[in-house]
Amino acid sequence: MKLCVIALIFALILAISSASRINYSGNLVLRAIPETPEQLEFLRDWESTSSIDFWILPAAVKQFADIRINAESYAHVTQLLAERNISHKILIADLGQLDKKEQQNIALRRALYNGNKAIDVENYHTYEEVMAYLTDLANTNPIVSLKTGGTSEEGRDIVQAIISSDLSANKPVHFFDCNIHAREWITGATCIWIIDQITSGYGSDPEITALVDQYDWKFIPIANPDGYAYTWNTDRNWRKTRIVNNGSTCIGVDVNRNFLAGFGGTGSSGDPCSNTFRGNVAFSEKESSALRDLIAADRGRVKTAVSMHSYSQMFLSAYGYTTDLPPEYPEMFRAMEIAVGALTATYGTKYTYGNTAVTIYIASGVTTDHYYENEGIVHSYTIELRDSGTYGFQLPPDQIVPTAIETWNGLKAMINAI
Ligand code: 0X9
Ligand code: ZN
Repeated sequence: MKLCVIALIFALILAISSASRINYSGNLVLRAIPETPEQLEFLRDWESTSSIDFWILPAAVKQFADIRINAESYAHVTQLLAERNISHKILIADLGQLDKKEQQNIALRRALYNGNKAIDVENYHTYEEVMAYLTDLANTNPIVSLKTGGTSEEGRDIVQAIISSDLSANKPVHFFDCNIHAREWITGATCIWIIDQITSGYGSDPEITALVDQYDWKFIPIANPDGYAYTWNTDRNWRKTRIVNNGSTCIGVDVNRNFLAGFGGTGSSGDPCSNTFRGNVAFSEKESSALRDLIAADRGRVKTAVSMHSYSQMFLSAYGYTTDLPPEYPEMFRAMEIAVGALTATYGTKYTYGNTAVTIYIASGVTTDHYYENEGIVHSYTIELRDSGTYGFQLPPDQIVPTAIETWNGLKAMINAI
């Protein structure tokens, strides 16, 4: 039996780490801190005009930016930083190790799982596995149905899981998009855990039962399916979609810059090679169009719209594209304060919160601004989940449950207070 489990683990590790996967061994993540507006400007320009992989985008003076580089460019990059007197430290010394450990953790959990669900909601899963789980849930649980909001560039379904005890009642909706950014695996995992929590608690847990009797719950666990599949098969650090850009050898659009809210402004790039490439025109992409249509289908009923991202532990509201504050900002702030209070009360995880442009950086064409500005949803937020840089996007699976629990506690507290 023991031998069998060990053999299975090795088979799974081998299956995940197929030869075509990018090997990140020797890659580092640097944390740079701009101290002057000029230094900040330099980092921003660098990000928007190259394919350099910022894990945390340059935000403001005295706020760190995390940069992933390979071993060969270490000398060049640190020299570039030194020439501009930008201080840095090494945040992650060998990304290859983290990658390997992640695969081992996932495989080990898989081998040990003996539950009766289609997937172990305490682990990370491929696009196909998540779809199988949702299909199974919809087939076996009368309050669950699925809606396909469209297909991705490569033809994968963009699926919304709908939890409703009475669809004809047109109840207020809580809307969630997850994994718009492919590598932010904890976001999809958190949404799946919440789906599982709601669907298995309905009828037995009084708090959940009340929340389902009062509201409809809608989740898009994998909003960028092609990018997500690519992070499993080829490049664990992929962020964008997988569209082939005309006239460029660089692939992909940042879905979270392709919405019609300040589209094309600061904090988005016109360079297809940049990780924040906005695309040629708002909603040029199938993935952003699918989200636009899914949320528009519930126009007038959406009470909260939450975009799940990672990492850096922040709760963010509109606007992203301007530092102007929306007239409802005091109400948004109140809601965020309650959410973060309940989140932090769970395990002590520290979050910052406020409007996007001031709290993190100006970002144009983002979901949260579109949901607020064009759909009229006041309670529209982006949450940057765990952690603050120890693992970055490779948050170990044993943090899925605590991350999901604290986030869910924050959301419930907020929903009960608005
Ligand atoms: O830059 C982004 O798209 C988000 N950060 S991430 O590190 N996950 O890429 C932040 C976007 C914040 N904007 C809103 N949607 N409000
Ligand atoms: Zn993100």
